[in-house]
Amino acid sequence: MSTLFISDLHLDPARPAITALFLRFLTLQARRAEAFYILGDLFEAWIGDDDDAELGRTVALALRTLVDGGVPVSFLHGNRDFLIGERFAAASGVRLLPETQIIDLYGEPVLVLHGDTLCTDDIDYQAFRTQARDPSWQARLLGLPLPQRRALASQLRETSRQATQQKASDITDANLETVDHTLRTHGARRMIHGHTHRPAIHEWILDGLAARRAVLGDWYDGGNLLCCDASGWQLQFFAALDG
Ligand code: LP5
Ligand code: MN
Repeated sequence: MSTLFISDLHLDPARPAITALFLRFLTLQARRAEAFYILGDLFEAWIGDDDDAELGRTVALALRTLVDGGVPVSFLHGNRDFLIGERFAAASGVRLLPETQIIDLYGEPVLVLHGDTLCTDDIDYQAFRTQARDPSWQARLLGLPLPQRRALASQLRETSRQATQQKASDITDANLETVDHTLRTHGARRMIHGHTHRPAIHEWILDGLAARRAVLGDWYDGGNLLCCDASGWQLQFFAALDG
């Protein structure tokens, strides 16, 4: 039995092959997992649980089938889907986690998070994040009509695209001092996150103890996941379906 972790799928009606790959992954590999964690950015942009778009409904139903089949699914927010709320959780059966969570993984405490909070050199993003996670800002946005929210989301995406093009690649990566500090704060030596789209398993010594950080990749050209069991951690990559 194993525990699976994914993030950064950025599911989007414009990329149906990736949605198909995810749905197939849910019915095949995820079905046999002991537990399944989605560490944010499942969707390209989430504008509220009241959005009636087909993609959200399809994904909620597929997750619900997995949960009803006995696989506990946990989700934590990314910077694209921080507006996922209780209504989506109820429809899909997923458990909503706080932005950082220690889980017990085969006897070891492991910190799971999206990863954006580790990118502390990206000052402009951290300022945007503070605003985006403010409950009153969110409530004001959620009060807008759906077409206006859709337009705002694409405006934000365009602004972000332009802003990130100007940033050096070390600015948008995790700051290693922040990684150490975050692990110390939580009393852990293991961490799993996504967001930076730089899949790898890093190992180093932190305060004399072996530390490990798994970084999940995005689902653009294909899928990937971290598979953990009692014998260790492994990143797996798979190609998108043809057609
Ligand atoms: O997302 P990505 O990969 O492009 O880059 C991220 C950071 N960008 C973001 C912004 C999101 O992409 C925006 C999309 C949100 C979708 C949901 C919207 C729901 C609300 C609206 C409808 C209800 O997270 C990017 C990082 C990068 O990761 C790497 O870590 O660098 O950060 C930025 O680009 C932030 C900029 O530096 C600053 C942006 C300022 C925007 C200010 C907008 C103020 C509000 C105006 C509204 C039009
Ligand atoms: Mn992200």
